[in-house]
Amino acid sequence: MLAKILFLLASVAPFLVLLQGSWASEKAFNIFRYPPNNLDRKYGRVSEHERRELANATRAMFYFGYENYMKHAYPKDELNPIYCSGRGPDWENPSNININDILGDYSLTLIDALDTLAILGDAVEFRKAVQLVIENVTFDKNSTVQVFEANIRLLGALLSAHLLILDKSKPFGDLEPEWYDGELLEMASDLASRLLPAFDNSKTGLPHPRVNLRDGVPKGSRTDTCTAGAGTLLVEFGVLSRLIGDPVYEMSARRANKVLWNLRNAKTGLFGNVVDVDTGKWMGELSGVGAGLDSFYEYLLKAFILFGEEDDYSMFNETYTLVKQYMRRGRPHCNSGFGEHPLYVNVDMKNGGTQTTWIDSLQAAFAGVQVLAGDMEEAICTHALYYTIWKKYGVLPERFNWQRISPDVMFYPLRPEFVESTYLLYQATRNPFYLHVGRDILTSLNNLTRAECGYATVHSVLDMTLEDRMESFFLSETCKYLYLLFDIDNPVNLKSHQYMFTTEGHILPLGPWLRKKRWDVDLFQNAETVIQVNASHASCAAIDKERIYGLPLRSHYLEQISGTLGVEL
Ligand code: DMJ
Repeated sequence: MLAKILFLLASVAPFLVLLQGSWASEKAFNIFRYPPNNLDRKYGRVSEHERRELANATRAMFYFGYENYMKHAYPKDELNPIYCSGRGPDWENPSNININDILGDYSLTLIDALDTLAILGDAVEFRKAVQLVIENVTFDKNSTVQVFEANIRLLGALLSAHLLILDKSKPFGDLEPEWYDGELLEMASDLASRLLPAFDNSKTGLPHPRVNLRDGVPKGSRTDTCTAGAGTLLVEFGVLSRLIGDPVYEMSARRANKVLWNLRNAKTGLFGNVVDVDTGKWMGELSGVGAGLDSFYEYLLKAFILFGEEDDYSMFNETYTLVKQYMRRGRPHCNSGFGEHPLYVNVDMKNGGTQTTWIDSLQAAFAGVQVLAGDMEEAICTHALYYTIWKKYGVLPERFNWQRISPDVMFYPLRPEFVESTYLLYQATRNPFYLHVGRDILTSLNNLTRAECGYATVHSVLDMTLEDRMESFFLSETCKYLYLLFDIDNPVNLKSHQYMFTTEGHILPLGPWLRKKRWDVDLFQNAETVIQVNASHASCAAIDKERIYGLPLRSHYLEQISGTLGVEL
Protein backbone atom coordinates (compact mmCIF):
# COMPACT_ATOMS: atom_id res chain seq x y z
CA MET A 1 0.00 0.00 0.00
CA LEU A 2 2.78 2.40 0.97
CA ALA A 3 4.55 1.68 -2.27
CA LYS A 4 1.33 2.41 -4.11
CA ILE A 5 0.86 5.77 -2.37
CA LEU A 6 4.45 6.77 -3.02
CA PHE A 7 4.10 5.77 -6.58
CA LEU A 8 0.95 7.81 -7.01
CA LEU A 9 2.57 10.84 -5.43
CA ALA A 10 5.55 10.50 -7.68
CA SER A 11 3.30 10.21 -10.66
CA VAL A 12 1.57 13.51 -10.21
CA ALA A 13 4.64 15.39 -9.11
CA PRO A 14 5.74 16.52 -12.59
CA PHE A 15 2.41 18.22 -12.99
CA LEU A 16 2.82 19.78 -9.58
CA VAL A 17 6.13 21.10 -10.84
CA LEU A 18 4.31 22.76 -13.70
CA LEU A 19 1.61 24.07 -11.42
CA GLN A 20 4.19 25.45 -9.08
CA GLY A 21 5.69 27.22 -12.06
CA SER A 22 2.49 28.99 -12.98
CA TRP A 23 1.82 29.94 -9.36
CA ALA A 24 5.26 31.44 -9.02
CA SER A 25 4.84 33.35 -12.23
CA GLU A 26 1.56 34.87 -11.01
CA LYS A 27 3.45 36.43 -8.13
CA ALA A 28 6.46 37.40 -10.17
CA PHE A 29 4.47 39.42 -12.67
CA ASN A 30 2.67 41.77 -10.39
CA ILE A 31 3.96 44.72 -12.35
CA PHE A 32 1.05 46.99 -12.99
CA ARG A 33 1.84 49.36 -10.24
CA TYR A 34 4.29 50.75 -12.77
CA PRO A 35 3.15 52.59 -15.89
CA PRO A 36 4.52 51.02 -19.07
CA ASN A 37 7.56 52.83 -20.52
CA ASN A 38 9.27 52.64 -23.91
CA LEU A 39 10.84 49.28 -23.24
CA ASP A 40 7.53 47.80 -22.15
CA ARG A 41 6.03 49.06 -25.37
CA LYS A 42 8.95 47.93 -27.51
CA TYR A 43 8.76 44.40 -26.20
CA GLY A 44 5.00 44.29 -26.31
CA ARG A 45 2.95 42.45 -28.82
CA VAL A 46 4.22 40.39 -31.77
CA SER A 47 1.57 40.06 -34.46
CA GLU A 48 0.27 36.66 -35.50
CA HIS A 49 1.49 37.34 -39.00
CA GLU A 50 4.99 38.08 -37.83
CA ARG A 51 5.05 35.09 -35.51
CA ARG A 52 4.15 32.81 -38.40
CA GLU A 53 6.83 34.40 -40.55
CA LEU A 54 9.37 33.84 -37.83
CA ALA A 55 8.36 30.17 -37.64
CA ASN A 56 8.78 29.86 -41.41
CA ALA A 57 12.13 31.60 -41.36
CA THR A 58 13.28 29.18 -38.66
CA ARG A 59 12.14 26.23 -40.77
CA ALA A 60 14.16 27.65 -43.64
CA MET A 61 17.18 27.94 -41.37
CA PHE A 62 16.88 24.29 -40.37
CA TYR A 63 16.50 23.10 -43.95
CA PHE A 64 19.43 25.17 -45.15
CA GLY A 65 21.61 23.37 -42.62
CA TYR A 66 20.02 19.95 -43.01
CA GLU A 67 19.89 19.81 -46.80
CA ASN A 68 23.45 21.01 -47.08
CA TYR A 69 24.52 18.38 -44.57
CA MET A 70 22.77 15.70 -46.63
CA LYS A 71 24.25 17.00 -49.87
CA HIS A 72 27.83 17.74 -48.86
CA ALA A 73 28.53 15.79 -45.70
CA TYR A 74 26.34 12.73 -45.17
CA PRO A 75 27.28 9.95 -44.30
CA LYS A 76 30.02 11.79 -42.44
CA ASP A 77 29.25 13.07 -38.95
CA GLU A 78 29.24 16.82 -39.41
CA LEU A 79 29.00 19.49 -42.07
CA ASN A 80 31.79 21.95 -42.81
CA PRO A 81 29.51 24.81 -43.80
CA ILE A 82 32.14 27.08 -45.32
CA TYR A 83 33.99 24.61 -47.55
CA CYS A 84 30.88 22.52 -48.17
CA SER A 85 32.30 19.18 -47.17
CA GLY A 86 31.88 16.50 -44.54
CA ARG A 87 33.82 15.83 -41.40
CA GLY A 88 34.41 12.61 -39.48
CA PRO A 89 36.78 11.53 -36.72
CA ASP A 90 40.35 12.78 -36.81
CA TRP A 91 41.87 9.34 -37.40
CA GLU A 92 45.39 10.76 -37.78
CA ASN A 93 45.35 12.45 -34.42
CA PRO A 94 43.59 10.31 -31.81
CA SER A 95 44.34 12.86 -29.11
CA ASN A 96 42.22 15.48 -30.88
CA ILE A 97 39.39 15.06 -28.38
CA ASN A 98 37.67 18.24 -29.48
CA ILE A 99 36.66 16.26 -32.57
CA ASN A 100 37.03 12.60 -31.62
CA ASP A 101 34.99 12.80 -28.43
CA ILE A 102 31.97 13.61 -30.56
CA LEU A 103 32.47 12.30 -34.08
CA GLY A 104 32.52 8.51 -34.24
CA ASP A 105 31.90 7.84 -37.94
CA TYR A 106 28.17 7.22 -37.43
CA SER A 107 26.37 10.00 -39.36
CA LEU A 108 25.94 11.91 -36.14
CA THR A 109 24.14 14.96 -37.54
CA LEU A 110 21.50 12.86 -39.28
CA ILE A 111 20.71 10.87 -36.14
CA ASP A 112 20.73 13.94 -33.92
CA ALA A 113 18.29 15.71 -36.28
CA LEU A 114 15.67 12.95 -36.48
CA ASP A 115 13.11 14.26 -34.02
CA THR A 116 13.49 17.83 -35.29
CA LEU A 117 12.19 16.52 -38.62
CA ALA A 118 9.20 15.07 -36.79
CA ILE A 119 8.56 18.31 -34.92
CA LEU A 120 8.65 20.18 -38.21
CA GLY A 121 5.90 17.82 -39.36
CA ASP A 122 8.11 16.44 -42.13
CA ALA A 123 7.04 12.80 -41.90
CA VAL A 124 8.34 12.00 -45.38
CA GLU A 125 11.89 13.16 -44.65
CA PHE A 126 11.73 11.63 -41.18
CA ARG A 127 10.91 8.19 -42.62
CA LYS A 128 13.62 8.58 -45.23
CA ALA A 129 16.15 9.56 -42.59
CA VAL A 130 15.14 6.66 -40.35
CA GLN A 131 15.67 4.28 -43.25
CA LEU A 132 19.10 5.75 -43.98
CA VAL A 133 20.09 5.38 -40.35
CA ILE A 134 18.88 1.81 -40.11
CA GLU A 135 20.42 0.71 -43.40
CA ASN A 136 23.73 2.52 -43.20
CA VAL A 137 24.78 3.25 -39.66
CA THR A 138 26.62 0.78 -37.49
CA PHE A 139 28.23 1.34 -34.13
CA ASP A 140 30.69 -1.44 -34.71
CA LYS A 141 33.49 1.07 -35.27
CA ASN A 142 37.01 1.46 -34.09
CA SER A 143 36.09 4.88 -32.71
CA THR A 144 36.95 6.13 -29.25
CA VAL A 145 34.24 8.54 -28.22
CA GLN A 146 33.03 10.27 -25.12
CA VAL A 147 30.32 8.29 -23.34
CA PHE A 148 28.43 11.46 -22.39
CA GLU A 149 28.32 12.78 -25.96
CA ALA A 150 27.33 9.45 -27.50
CA ASN A 151 24.65 9.08 -24.86
CA ILE A 152 22.99 12.46 -25.28
CA ARG A 153 23.42 12.93 -29.01
CA LEU A 154 22.92 9.38 -30.30
CA LEU A 155 21.22 7.22 -27.71
CA GLY A 156 18.74 9.96 -26.83
CA ALA A 157 18.01 10.61 -30.50
CA LEU A 158 17.41 6.94 -31.30
CA LEU A 159 15.12 6.44 -28.31
CA SER A 160 13.20 9.59 -29.10
CA ALA A 161 12.68 8.65 -32.76
CA HIS A 162 11.66 5.13 -31.79
CA LEU A 163 9.09 6.37 -29.28
CA LEU A 164 7.67 8.93 -31.71
CA ILE A 165 7.23 6.20 -34.29
CA LEU A 166 5.37 4.04 -31.79
CA ASP A 167 2.91 6.80 -30.88
CA LYS A 168 -0.37 5.56 -32.27
CA SER A 169 -2.00 8.99 -32.02
CA LYS A 170 0.46 10.26 -34.68
CA PRO A 171 0.61 13.93 -33.63
CA PHE A 172 3.44 14.58 -36.08
CA GLY A 173 1.97 12.65 -39.01
CA ASP A 174 2.72 9.13 -40.10
CA LEU A 175 6.26 8.63 -38.92
CA GLU A 176 6.26 4.85 -39.07
CA PRO A 177 7.89 3.24 -42.08
CA GLU A 178 5.59 0.35 -42.95
CA TRP A 179 8.40 -2.17 -42.49
CA TYR A 180 9.47 -0.78 -39.10
CA ASP A 181 10.08 -3.44 -36.51
CA GLY A 182 11.83 -1.68 -33.64
CA GLU A 183 15.18 -1.37 -35.44
CA LEU A 184 15.99 2.00 -33.83
CA LEU A 185 15.52 0.51 -30.40
CA GLU A 186 17.82 -2.35 -31.36
CA MET A 187 20.41 0.19 -32.47
CA ALA A 188 19.99 2.09 -29.22
CA SER A 189 20.47 -1.10 -27.30
CA ASP A 190 23.54 -2.03 -29.32
CA LEU A 191 25.06 1.41 -28.79
CA ALA A 192 24.36 1.35 -25.06
CA SER A 193 25.96 -2.07 -24.75
CA ARG A 194 29.10 -0.54 -26.29
CA LEU A 195 29.03 2.36 -23.83
CA LEU A 196 28.46 0.16 -20.80
CA PRO A 197 32.10 -1.04 -20.58
CA ALA A 198 32.81 2.49 -19.35
CA PHE A 199 31.72 1.12 -15.99
CA ASP A 200 33.94 -2.00 -16.18
CA ASN A 201 36.96 -1.88 -13.93
CA SER A 202 35.80 1.39 -12.48
CA LYS A 203 36.90 1.27 -8.90
CA THR A 204 34.35 3.82 -7.82
CA GLY A 205 31.28 3.05 -9.94
CA LEU A 206 31.79 6.23 -11.95
CA PRO A 207 31.99 5.67 -15.70
CA HIS A 208 35.24 6.16 -17.57
CA PRO A 209 34.84 9.18 -19.81
CA ARG A 210 35.73 7.45 -23.08
CA VAL A 211 35.20 4.05 -24.68
CA ASN A 212 36.25 2.49 -27.90
CA LEU A 213 33.04 1.27 -29.48
CA ARG A 214 34.66 -2.09 -30.27
CA ASP A 215 37.09 -2.67 -27.44
CA GLY A 216 35.78 -0.81 -24.41
CA VAL A 217 37.93 1.50 -22.30
CA PRO A 218 41.29 1.98 -24.06
CA LYS A 219 44.29 0.91 -21.96
CA GLY A 220 45.94 3.83 -20.23
CA SER A 221 43.20 6.27 -21.15
CA ARG A 222 42.44 9.33 -19.06
CA THR A 223 40.45 8.80 -15.90
CA ASP A 224 39.40 12.38 -15.25
CA THR A 225 35.80 13.10 -16.11
CA CYS A 226 33.67 16.15 -15.67
CA THR A 227 30.78 15.73 -13.25
CA ALA A 228 28.22 16.24 -15.98
CA GLY A 229 29.98 13.57 -18.05
CA ALA A 230 29.53 11.00 -15.28
CA GLY A 231 26.14 12.20 -14.10
CA THR A 232 24.16 12.77 -17.29
CA LEU A 233 23.27 9.22 -18.22
CA LEU A 234 20.18 8.47 -16.18
CA VAL A 235 17.49 9.78 -18.52
CA GLU A 236 18.60 7.86 -21.61
CA PHE A 237 19.88 4.79 -19.75
CA GLY A 238 16.71 4.68 -17.65
CA VAL A 239 14.40 4.95 -20.65
CA LEU A 240 16.32 2.21 -22.44
CA SER A 241 16.22 -0.07 -19.40
CA ARG A 242 12.51 0.40 -19.02
CA LEU A 243 11.88 -0.18 -22.71
CA ILE A 244 13.87 -3.38 -23.01
CA GLY A 245 13.35 -4.63 -19.46
CA ASP A 246 17.06 -4.82 -18.64
CA PRO A 247 17.95 -2.93 -15.45
CA VAL A 248 21.70 -2.84 -16.04
CA TYR A 249 21.71 0.55 -17.78
CA GLU A 250 19.54 2.36 -15.29
CA MET A 251 21.31 0.80 -12.34
CA SER A 252 24.75 1.80 -13.63
CA ALA A 253 23.63 5.38 -14.21
CA ARG A 254 21.90 5.56 -10.84
CA ARG A 255 24.94 4.19 -9.08
CA ALA A 256 27.13 6.82 -10.75
CA ASN A 257 24.79 9.55 -9.49
CA LYS A 258 24.88 8.11 -6.00
CA VAL A 259 28.68 7.95 -6.07
CA LEU A 260 28.80 11.62 -7.10
CA TRP A 261 26.29 12.44 -4.42
CA ASN A 262 28.49 10.83 -1.77
CA LEU A 263 31.49 12.76 -2.99
CA ARG A 264 29.95 16.18 -2.41
CA ASN A 265 31.82 18.38 -0.03
CA ALA A 266 31.09 17.58 3.61
CA LYS A 267 30.89 21.23 4.61
CA THR A 268 29.11 22.90 1.72
CA GLY A 269 27.37 20.00 -0.01
CA LEU A 270 28.71 21.28 -3.34
CA PHE A 271 30.19 19.26 -6.21
CA GLY A 272 33.42 19.90 -8.03
CA ASN A 273 33.60 19.99 -11.81
CA VAL A 274 36.17 17.23 -12.48
CA VAL A 275 36.57 13.90 -10.71
CA ASP A 276 38.91 10.95 -11.12
CA VAL A 277 36.90 7.80 -11.78
CA ASP A 278 39.56 5.53 -10.28
CA THR A 279 40.13 7.34 -7.02
CA GLY A 280 36.95 9.37 -6.61
CA LYS A 281 39.16 12.35 -5.88
CA TRP A 282 38.11 15.77 -7.12
CA MET A 283 40.54 17.02 -9.75
CA GLY A 284 38.59 20.22 -10.30
CA GLU A 285 37.04 21.96 -7.32
CA LEU A 286 35.18 24.63 -9.20
CA SER A 287 31.47 24.52 -8.52
CA GLY A 288 29.01 26.32 -10.77
CA VAL A 289 25.95 25.89 -12.94
CA GLY A 290 27.72 25.86 -16.29
CA ALA A 291 30.28 23.70 -18.09
CA GLY A 292 31.18 20.53 -16.24
CA LEU A 293 28.12 20.42 -14.01
CA ASP A 294 25.10 21.81 -15.87
CA SER A 295 23.33 18.70 -17.10
CA PHE A 296 24.02 16.76 -13.90
CA TYR A 297 21.61 19.03 -12.02
CA GLU A 298 19.25 19.07 -14.98
CA TYR A 299 19.07 15.26 -15.09
CA LEU A 300 18.33 14.89 -11.39
CA LEU A 301 15.17 16.89 -12.00
CA LYS A 302 14.37 15.37 -15.36
CA ALA A 303 14.89 11.81 -14.12
CA PHE A 304 12.30 12.55 -11.46
CA ILE A 305 9.87 13.98 -14.00
CA LEU A 306 10.23 10.85 -16.11
CA PHE A 307 10.48 8.08 -13.56
CA GLY A 308 8.94 9.65 -10.48
CA GLU A 309 11.59 8.43 -8.03
CA GLU A 310 11.58 10.66 -4.96
CA ASP A 311 15.31 10.27 -4.40
CA ASP A 312 16.11 12.09 -7.61
CA TYR A 313 13.83 14.95 -6.63
CA SER A 314 15.32 15.32 -3.17
CA MET A 315 18.82 15.32 -4.60
CA PHE A 316 17.80 18.00 -7.06
CA ASN A 317 16.09 20.13 -4.44
CA GLU A 318 18.92 19.91 -1.99
CA THR A 319 21.43 20.80 -4.68
CA TYR A 320 19.31 23.63 -6.02
CA THR A 321 19.01 25.18 -2.57
CA LEU A 322 22.78 25.02 -2.13
CA VAL A 323 23.39 26.48 -5.57
CA LYS A 324 21.29 29.47 -4.61
CA GLN A 325 22.88 29.73 -1.20
CA TYR A 326 26.49 29.63 -2.37
CA MET A 327 26.57 30.80 -5.97
CA ARG A 328 23.96 33.50 -6.24
CA ARG A 329 25.12 37.08 -5.96
CA GLY A 330 23.22 40.35 -6.38
CA ARG A 331 19.95 41.68 -5.02
CA PRO A 332 17.84 39.18 -3.10
CA HIS A 333 14.78 39.41 -5.36
CA CYS A 334 14.81 39.60 -9.09
CA ASN A 335 11.90 41.96 -9.59
CA SER A 336 11.98 44.10 -6.49
CA GLY A 337 14.38 45.88 -4.18
CA PHE A 338 17.81 47.34 -4.74
CA GLY A 339 21.19 46.01 -5.69
CA GLU A 340 23.00 44.53 -8.61
CA HIS A 341 21.42 42.19 -11.09
CA PRO A 342 21.46 38.62 -9.73
CA LEU A 343 24.21 36.39 -11.06
CA TYR A 344 25.32 32.79 -10.47
CA VAL A 345 29.09 32.70 -10.10
CA ASN A 346 31.61 29.87 -10.01
CA VAL A 347 32.74 29.09 -6.49
CA ASP A 348 35.17 26.93 -4.59
CA MET A 349 33.32 23.74 -3.63
CA LYS A 350 35.04 23.73 -0.25
CA ASN A 351 33.82 27.09 1.04
CA GLY A 352 31.62 28.80 -1.56
CA GLY A 353 34.15 31.57 -2.19
CA THR A 354 33.98 33.20 -5.64
CA GLN A 355 36.54 31.55 -7.90
CA THR A 356 36.17 33.16 -11.29
CA THR A 357 34.91 36.40 -12.72
CA TRP A 358 33.46 34.72 -15.81
CA ILE A 359 30.23 32.97 -16.58
CA ASP A 360 29.90 30.62 -19.53
CA SER A 361 27.42 30.27 -22.29
CA LEU A 362 26.28 26.81 -21.11
CA GLN A 363 24.94 28.43 -17.95
CA ALA A 364 22.23 30.02 -20.06
CA ALA A 365 20.43 26.66 -19.86
CA PHE A 366 20.06 27.05 -16.12
CA ALA A 367 17.12 29.41 -16.60
CA GLY A 368 15.34 26.50 -18.33
CA VAL A 369 16.01 24.24 -15.35
CA GLN A 370 14.63 26.97 -13.11
CA VAL A 371 11.45 27.09 -15.19
CA LEU A 372 11.03 23.34 -14.77
CA ALA A 373 11.69 23.66 -11.07
CA GLY A 374 8.98 26.32 -10.84
CA ASP A 375 11.35 29.11 -9.79
CA MET A 376 10.09 31.57 -12.38
CA GLU A 377 11.38 34.72 -10.79
CA GLU A 378 14.93 33.42 -10.88
CA ALA A 379 14.52 32.01 -14.36
CA ILE A 380 13.49 35.44 -15.64
CA CYS A 381 16.52 37.03 -14.03
CA THR A 382 19.04 34.47 -15.20
CA HIS A 383 17.71 34.70 -18.73
CA ALA A 384 17.69 38.52 -18.80
CA LEU A 385 21.42 38.63 -18.14
CA TYR A 386 22.16 36.34 -21.06
CA TYR A 387 19.86 38.31 -23.28
CA THR A 388 21.84 41.44 -22.58
CA ILE A 389 25.11 39.66 -23.34
CA TRP A 390 23.57 38.29 -26.54
CA LYS A 391 22.53 41.81 -27.53
CA LYS A 392 26.04 43.11 -26.87
CA TYR A 393 27.72 40.69 -29.28
CA GLY A 394 24.90 39.32 -31.41
CA VAL A 395 25.68 35.84 -30.03
CA LEU A 396 27.03 34.51 -26.73
CA PRO A 397 30.78 34.33 -26.16
CA GLU A 398 31.82 31.01 -24.63
CA ARG A 399 32.93 32.85 -21.49
CA PHE A 400 31.96 36.35 -20.48
CA ASN A 401 33.86 38.22 -17.80
CA TRP A 402 31.29 40.01 -15.67
CA GLN A 403 33.89 42.13 -13.94
CA ARG A 404 35.66 43.45 -17.03
CA ILE A 405 32.46 43.37 -19.12
CA SER A 406 34.25 41.63 -21.96
CA PRO A 407 34.54 38.10 -23.32
CA ASP A 408 37.24 35.80 -21.89
CA VAL A 409 36.70 33.04 -24.45
CA MET A 410 35.52 34.34 -27.78
CA PHE A 411 33.89 31.55 -29.76
CA TYR A 412 30.22 30.68 -30.21
CA PRO A 413 29.59 27.25 -31.72
CA LEU A 414 25.86 27.81 -32.39
CA ARG A 415 24.94 26.61 -28.94
CA PRO A 416 21.28 26.18 -28.01
CA GLU A 417 21.18 26.96 -24.29
CA PHE A 418 19.98 30.53 -24.53
CA VAL A 419 17.35 29.65 -27.15
CA GLU A 420 16.21 26.75 -25.00
CA SER A 421 15.55 28.88 -21.94
CA THR A 422 13.90 31.56 -24.09
CA TYR A 423 11.50 28.91 -25.38
CA LEU A 424 10.76 27.45 -21.96
CA LEU A 425 10.16 30.90 -20.50
CA TYR A 426 7.76 31.71 -23.29
CA GLN A 427 5.90 28.47 -22.69
CA ALA A 428 5.65 29.24 -19.00
CA THR A 429 4.70 32.93 -19.27
CA ARG A 430 3.37 33.55 -22.78
CA ASN A 431 5.04 36.93 -22.50
CA PRO A 432 5.78 38.33 -26.00
CA PHE A 433 9.11 39.63 -24.69
CA TYR A 434 10.44 36.15 -25.39
CA LEU A 435 9.20 36.22 -28.98
CA HIS A 436 11.17 39.43 -29.44
CA VAL A 437 14.20 37.71 -27.97
CA GLY A 438 13.65 34.82 -30.38
CA ARG A 439 13.48 37.22 -33.30
CA ASP A 440 16.80 38.76 -32.23
CA ILE A 441 18.36 35.29 -32.07
CA LEU A 442 17.08 34.33 -35.49
CA THR A 443 18.25 37.61 -37.03
CA SER A 444 21.72 37.25 -35.54
CA LEU A 445 22.10 33.66 -36.65
CA ASN A 446 21.14 34.56 -40.18
CA ASN A 447 23.21 37.73 -40.34
CA LEU A 448 26.29 36.53 -38.55
CA THR A 449 26.64 32.77 -38.90
CA ARG A 450 25.12 31.79 -42.23
CA ALA A 451 27.82 30.50 -44.58
CA GLU A 452 27.96 29.08 -48.08
CA CYS A 453 26.39 25.74 -47.18
CA GLY A 454 25.13 25.92 -43.64
CA TYR A 455 25.60 27.75 -40.38
CA ALA A 456 29.09 28.19 -38.99
CA THR A 457 30.70 28.44 -35.59
CA VAL A 458 31.69 31.98 -34.64
CA HIS A 459 35.45 31.97 -34.06
CA SER A 460 35.50 35.30 -32.29
CA VAL A 461 32.59 37.41 -31.14
CA LEU A 462 34.87 40.43 -31.39
CA ASP A 463 35.36 40.38 -35.14
CA MET A 464 32.72 37.80 -36.10
CA THR A 465 35.15 35.61 -37.98
CA LEU A 466 33.81 32.14 -38.62
CA GLU A 467 35.10 28.58 -38.26
CA ASP A 468 34.22 25.79 -40.62
CA ARG A 469 32.11 23.70 -38.26
CA MET A 470 28.39 23.16 -37.72
CA GLU A 471 27.91 21.05 -34.60
CA SER A 472 25.06 18.55 -34.68
CA PHE A 473 23.24 20.31 -31.84
CA PHE A 474 22.52 23.22 -34.15
CA LEU A 475 19.88 21.11 -35.93
CA SER A 476 18.85 19.00 -32.97
CA GLU A 477 18.47 21.84 -30.48
CA THR A 478 19.06 25.41 -31.64
CA CYS A 479 16.71 25.19 -34.61
CA LYS A 480 14.22 23.01 -32.75
CA TYR A 481 13.78 25.29 -29.76
CA LEU A 482 13.59 28.36 -31.94
CA TYR A 483 10.97 26.76 -34.15
CA LEU A 484 8.94 25.61 -31.16
CA LEU A 485 9.10 29.11 -29.71
CA PHE A 486 7.33 30.50 -32.75
CA ASP A 487 5.17 27.54 -33.76
CA ILE A 488 2.75 27.88 -30.87
CA ASP A 489 0.33 25.28 -32.24
CA ASN A 490 2.95 22.60 -32.58
CA PRO A 491 1.79 19.30 -31.00
CA VAL A 492 4.73 19.54 -28.59
CA ASN A 493 3.37 22.85 -27.34
CA LEU A 494 -0.27 21.85 -27.34
CA LYS A 495 0.60 18.84 -25.22
CA SER A 496 3.64 20.18 -23.45
CA HIS A 497 2.75 18.27 -20.29
CA GLN A 498 3.21 15.04 -22.23
CA TYR A 499 6.78 15.61 -23.40
CA MET A 500 10.13 16.22 -21.83
CA PHE A 501 13.30 17.36 -23.54
CA THR A 502 16.58 15.56 -22.95
CA THR A 503 19.66 17.71 -22.52
CA GLU A 504 20.27 17.39 -26.26
CA GLY A 505 16.73 18.59 -26.97
CA HIS A 506 15.31 15.19 -27.89
CA ILE A 507 11.68 14.82 -26.96
CA LEU A 508 10.57 11.90 -24.86
CA PRO A 509 6.86 11.26 -24.45
CA LEU A 510 5.97 10.94 -20.76
CA GLY A 511 3.72 8.08 -19.78
CA PRO A 512 2.86 5.44 -17.22
CA TRP A 513 5.15 2.93 -18.87
CA LEU A 514 8.09 5.04 -17.72
CA ARG A 515 7.04 4.41 -14.16
CA LYS A 516 7.28 0.69 -14.71
CA LYS A 517 10.36 -1.25 -13.92
CA ARG A 518 9.72 -4.52 -15.62
CA TRP A 519 12.31 -6.13 -13.42
CA ASP A 520 10.43 -5.11 -10.30
CA VAL A 521 7.24 -7.14 -10.02
CA ASP A 522 5.64 -5.14 -7.20
CA LEU A 523 5.98 -1.82 -8.91
CA PHE A 524 4.90 -3.31 -12.18
CA GLN A 525 1.57 -4.29 -10.62
CA ASN A 526 1.05 -0.95 -8.91
CA ALA A 527 1.97 0.97 -12.00
CA GLU A 528 -1.17 -0.14 -13.76
CA THR A 529 -3.16 2.27 -11.62
CA VAL A 530 -1.22 5.44 -12.15
CA ILE A 531 -1.01 8.69 -14.09
CA GLN A 532 -3.98 10.53 -15.29
CA VAL A 533 -2.51 12.91 -17.79
CA ASN A 534 -4.40 16.09 -17.20
CA ALA A 535 -4.13 18.68 -19.93
CA SER A 536 -5.43 21.52 -17.79
CA HIS A 537 -2.32 21.54 -15.63
CA ALA A 538 0.01 22.69 -18.32
CA SER A 539 -2.04 25.54 -19.62
CA CYS A 540 -0.11 28.75 -19.23
CA ALA A 541 -2.46 30.43 -21.70
CA ALA A 542 -4.59 31.43 -18.76
CA ILE A 543 -2.28 34.29 -17.78
CA ASP A 544 -4.13 37.62 -17.59
CA LYS A 545 -4.40 39.35 -20.94
CA GLU A 546 -3.28 42.66 -19.47
CA ARG A 547 -0.24 41.22 -17.88
CA ILE A 548 1.34 40.17 -21.12
CA TYR A 549 1.93 43.82 -22.00
CA GLY A 550 4.51 44.22 -19.27
CA LEU A 551 8.06 42.99 -19.30
CA PRO A 552 8.83 39.85 -17.29
CA LEU A 553 11.77 41.69 -15.71
CA ARG A 554 10.65 45.21 -14.85
CA SER A 555 11.96 47.72 -17.30
CA HIS A 556 14.11 49.63 -14.83
CA TYR A 557 15.92 46.43 -13.93
CA LEU A 558 16.38 45.58 -17.58
CA GLU A 559 17.74 49.10 -18.12
CA GLN A 560 20.03 48.61 -15.17
CA ILE A 561 21.64 45.51 -16.63
CA SER A 562 21.78 46.79 -20.19
CA GLY A 563 23.33 50.01 -18.87
CA THR A 564 26.01 48.07 -16.99
CA LEU A 565 26.87 46.10 -20.10
CA GLY A 566 26.69 49.16 -22.34
CA VAL A 567 23.98 47.70 -24.52
CA GLU A 568 21.12 49.50 -26.16
CA LEU A 569 17.93 47.47 -26.07
C1 DMJ B 1 24.72 19.94 -26.29
O1 DMJ B 1 25.33 18.80 -26.72
C2 DMJ B 1 23.85 19.71 -25.09
O2 DMJ B 1 22.95 20.75 -24.97
C3 DMJ B 1 24.64 19.57 -23.82
O3 DMJ B 1 23.81 19.46 -22.69
C4 DMJ B 1 25.58 20.72 -23.63
N1 DMJ B 1 26.37 20.99 -24.79
C5 DMJ B 1 25.77 20.99 -26.09
C6 DMJ B 1 25.28 22.32 -26.57
O4 DMJ B 1 25.95 23.41 -26.18
